[in-house]
Amino acid sequence: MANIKELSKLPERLGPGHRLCSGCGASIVARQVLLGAGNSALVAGCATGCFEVATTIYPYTAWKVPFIHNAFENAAATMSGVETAYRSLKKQGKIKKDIKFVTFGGDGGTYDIGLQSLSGALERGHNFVYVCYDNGAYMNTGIQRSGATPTGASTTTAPAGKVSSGKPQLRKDLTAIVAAHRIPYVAQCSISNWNDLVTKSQKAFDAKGPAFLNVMALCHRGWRFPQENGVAIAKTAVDTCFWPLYEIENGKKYKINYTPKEKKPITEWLKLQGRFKHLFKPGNEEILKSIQQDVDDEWEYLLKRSAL
Ligand SMILES: Cc1ncc(C[n+]2csc(CCOP(=O)(O)OP(=O)(O)O)c2C)c(N)n1
Ligand code: SF4
Repeated sequence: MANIKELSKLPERLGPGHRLCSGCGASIVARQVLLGAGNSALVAGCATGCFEVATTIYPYTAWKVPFIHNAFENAAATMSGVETAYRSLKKQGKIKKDIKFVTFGGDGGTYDIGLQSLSGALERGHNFVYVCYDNGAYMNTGIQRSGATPTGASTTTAPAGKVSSGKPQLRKDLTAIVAAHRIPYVAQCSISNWNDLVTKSQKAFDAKGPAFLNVMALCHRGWRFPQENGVAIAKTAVDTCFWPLYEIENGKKYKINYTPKEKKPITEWLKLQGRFKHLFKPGNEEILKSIQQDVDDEWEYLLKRSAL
């Protein structure tokens, strides 16, 4: 378990002065994850998205570790190359120290556009940590729906109105897709449970091979809530079991890390966000019901998997 006193002594790898919106979940995700790397030498990278764009506005950077830019679709491929070069140089005796590698991507860059390069990197077994900060839409370009957007959310490409009630499809279960690569470590985390997140990040950095963290990140622009409410909303996602906290070792061993004392109804989470406002108007009761059913089914499935 992470000890807050020890964590407070660790270096900040992401400095202040970046240009993310105040209250943006992405920087909170990154700071908690980076604490998990302890004092290790680190190389970081990012898929294009709010996090990359806002932390590296030329000629400035908020990064206090070596950082590599790349395109939207190939963040994992880039880090594969860097990690391979490192292994070669180490073998040749040209690098002595141990270095860890981490890549961040939004859900657009991970669930959708970068999925092929992530899958390849996981299959080849590169020793790096991939972190998806999942804010459930392509936020940087104006809140377009992604494979991670929850059912019923209103986005600019799935707008709620007279003919639509927001995104009709279910969201992809990326955590399960990644686990199916049978890599050493996969976990789902939330900034509201920082101790769990930092502990999982430590495990990810210590894994021998690829590790993946799927972390719920908040975007008050796209989710439509007052910016100061982010962490409370993340907590409600966990307490409604919309975003369960669990980990998977080697693609098989599932472990739930947090079981709410009382599982809250999904409406508790939905009603906090403007992107779901239309669902509470008369006529949308069935959609709310089916969202609840899906959350319940997924939670039951997870309970069964973790009992195996
Ligand atoms: C191949 C490619 N297509 C489109 C873009 C334009 N683009 C830049 S950021 C972005 C959205 C990123 O969304 P996400 O990965 O979810 O990160 P977020 O902005 O939400 O942090 C898009 C579409 C691009 N940079 N490269
Ligand atoms: S638009 Fe959303 S994801 Fe992008 S910086 Fe602002 S709060 Fe963060």
